[in-house]
Amino acid sequence: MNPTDTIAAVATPPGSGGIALIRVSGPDAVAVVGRCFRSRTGAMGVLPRIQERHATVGGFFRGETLLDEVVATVFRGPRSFTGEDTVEVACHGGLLVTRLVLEALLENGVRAAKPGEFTLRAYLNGRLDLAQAESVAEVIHARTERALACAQRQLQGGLTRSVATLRDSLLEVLAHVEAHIDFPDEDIAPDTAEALLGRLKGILESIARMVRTAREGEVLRQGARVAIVGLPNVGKSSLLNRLLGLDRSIVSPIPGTTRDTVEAVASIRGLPVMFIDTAGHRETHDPIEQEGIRRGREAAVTAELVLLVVDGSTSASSVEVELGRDLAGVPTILVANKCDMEGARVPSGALAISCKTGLGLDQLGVAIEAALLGEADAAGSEGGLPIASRHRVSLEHSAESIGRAIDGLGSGLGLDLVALELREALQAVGEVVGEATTDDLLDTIFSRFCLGK
Ligand SMILES: Nc1nc2c(ncn2[C@@H]2O[C@H](COP(=O)(O)OP(=O)(O)O)[C@@H](O)[C@H]2O)c(=O)[nH]1
Ligand SMILES: [Mg+2]
Repeated sequence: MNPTDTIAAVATPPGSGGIALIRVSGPDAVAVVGRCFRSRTGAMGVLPRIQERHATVGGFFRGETLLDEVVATVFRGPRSFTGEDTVEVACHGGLLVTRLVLEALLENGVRAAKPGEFTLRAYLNGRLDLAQAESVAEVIHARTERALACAQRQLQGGLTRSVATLRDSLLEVLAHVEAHIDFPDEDIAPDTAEALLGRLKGILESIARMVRTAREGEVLRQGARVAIVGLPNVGKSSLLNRLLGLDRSIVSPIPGTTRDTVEAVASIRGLPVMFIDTAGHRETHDPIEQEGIRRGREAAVTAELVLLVVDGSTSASSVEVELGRDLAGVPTILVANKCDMEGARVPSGALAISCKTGLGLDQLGVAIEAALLGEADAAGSEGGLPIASRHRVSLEHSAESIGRAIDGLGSGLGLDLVALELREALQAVGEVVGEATTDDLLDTIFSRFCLGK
């Protein structure tokens, strides 16, 4: 499925800006842009001769009409992002001028690229493996520095190297096993079998370590939804604002101020968390507030975590106990706010905070991180590489096959069956970096990309 046509897309987001970038990639990239590009002195046909990777100023023409003064840069394949000849044209960032430049290119025989098609080509041409290609979108969509660091490590080949190590170990064991299949008269010596078993168990441990980072990888990539619920006036909106570090939600001493759900993303110890501030739970005849309370409840029961806020300066009421019961099943952190106040009492099991003074907010962050990640290893905070759920699925398949191979070796089952399981394990590990893929999988991965990437 090696691409043979030439594609183009605007790589910068639509709208007005200082500059827009149009990318063209494929065998005809230089020829097609070359037909539209003239040097500052008006000379035509200069593009194929400009030095690659050097920005060159010139005019971009549609027929005899000058559309814009642009900067063109030529990257010759295979030393380009896609591995193909690529030209980047930087024009002024107006909606109209950008569209006209792209149209002129399309008239000259290039095709409009699909989302992610440049990165797909980079993958198909062997410039990136699949895990690296996926991380390109993750760099773009990262919402916290911890998520960005994780995406960059994957782009730099962190996962590629871990997978290569697993594959090498598996291949070595497989080679041993296959050698014995070829010489059926010789049984595997007990100590050799023991050594092979040890190797396989070591590989299983490495896989298990990687799998344990998947939950963190998921939260870093997808984010988590955390609802803030409680009675009116306990300080839910104040807490949202504190967590965000800005005045997002209206705070007032009047109960029933928040009537709609208010959502915003904050970084909690580097995890992108979507907090949902909700209307305080109470009996009311106001139909708008009733709807707000209904939405708040819905947000709470569908959230991954609930912060149940109570007023630490008053004793917890029966309504709050009921609220907690209603949320049974959703992991909940009980938070006692207003602990700056004289005589504040913290209910047992609650975390004492004050949105006024900032007391306890760091501990709350730690508690939120722990609740979201559970037993998962926090690899991202230690320079490790939290994997994505697609990688987890493949690695788990691989571990299952290795488990069967171990059973087979231990029970002296046919070595050809053991070899079969090991080959399956290898294939599953290879899926992480895209050694075997289907068109459907590639479609799913690359359709999530932006246009022009
Ligand atoms: N003393 C004190 N007052 C607070 C604290 N947090 C919120 N408040 C006050 O409590 C009132 C209700 O706060 P708000 O955030 O609107 O509560 P909500 O109805 O639960 O969203 C406001 O007057 C806040 O200034 C706190 O930690 N200490
Ligand atoms: Mg409120």
